[in-house]
Amino acid sequence: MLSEKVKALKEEINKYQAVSEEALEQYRLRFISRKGELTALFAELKNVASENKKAMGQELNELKNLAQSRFQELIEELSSSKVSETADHPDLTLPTVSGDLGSIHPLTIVRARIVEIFERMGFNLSEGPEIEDDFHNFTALNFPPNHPAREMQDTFFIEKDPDIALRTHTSSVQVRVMENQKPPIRTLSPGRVFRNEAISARAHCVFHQVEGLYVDENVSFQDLKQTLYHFVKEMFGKETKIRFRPSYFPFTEPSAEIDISCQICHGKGCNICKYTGWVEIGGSGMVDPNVLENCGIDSKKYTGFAFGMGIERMTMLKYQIKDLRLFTENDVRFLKQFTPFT
Ligand code: 2NM
Repeated sequence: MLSEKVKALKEEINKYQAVSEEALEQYRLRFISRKGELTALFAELKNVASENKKAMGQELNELKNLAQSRFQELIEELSSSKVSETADHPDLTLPTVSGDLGSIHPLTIVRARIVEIFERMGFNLSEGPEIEDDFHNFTALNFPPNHPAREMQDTFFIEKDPDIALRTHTSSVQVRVMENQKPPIRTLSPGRVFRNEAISARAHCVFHQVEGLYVDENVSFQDLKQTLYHFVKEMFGKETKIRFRPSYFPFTEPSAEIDISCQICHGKGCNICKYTGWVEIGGSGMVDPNVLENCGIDSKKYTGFAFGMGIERMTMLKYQIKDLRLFTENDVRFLKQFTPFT
């Protein structure tokens, strides 16, 4: 009688399938729990004839062990069946596995900071075409017809059309702004420019410039100096000194190179600044009245200042990067090192 019950339960335990958490719990209540069927069977042992008691007890113990090991199996089966379930129906409550994060290109970081500083001073942003005509890139900017920059060695011309070239500076954008807008004009033109140069650690045929232009009544060289003075302090820190060195550009008169105190040696002299304590970041000047007139602006009523600076140059100084080619190689070991600054 008891022996038959044991046999029946043994069969049931072996066939049991835990198709769900509920089924597993049902199994536990029936075969593992103290209030379950096995405990009831052990209670029946006292009614068994004494000569059979030992054998029966052994059978019951085996059944108990089977119930327990089957329980472990069922737990494992249920959890592995969940895995195949997630393959078809992903578990949307699981935490995500985060991928490799990208980083911001150092030139992008520096350009964004430049833009931010000039926007706070009331400059807007302007853009224009990278493929330009002779008028916007040279003629309007007061370049004489035989100027060396107009030569093939310096400028990329479009084949068979000497009127069309890749812009050599973003001043061409500012010519377009002056043609289309009335003063007051305060505009900043960051962008790619192209020069026919051999690629090296210090030169590239494609690089980035940011040019600024301010045209209004009574704009003076003092305004130019004070604007760039503020920019340099914001960009490179309060301790940084600025120096204007007389120079020449076709589109400005007077003209000045912009130097800042060396970021590496702080003016003491090192190989970055060639032991002068100063490094050049760009050029500037008062817009030549001819340029204003070429763009339809009355040079008797209005004056303006303009400047142009190299974004690569400033990025190299900011992060102490020694080779220009690193910017275009896209080696992630290089690119991952940069974080924005303020
Ligand atoms: C420079 C240096 C000096 C400049 C001039 C102009 C324009 F369009 F107003 F004439 N834009 N940028 C300028 C002046 C650029 O780059 C070294």
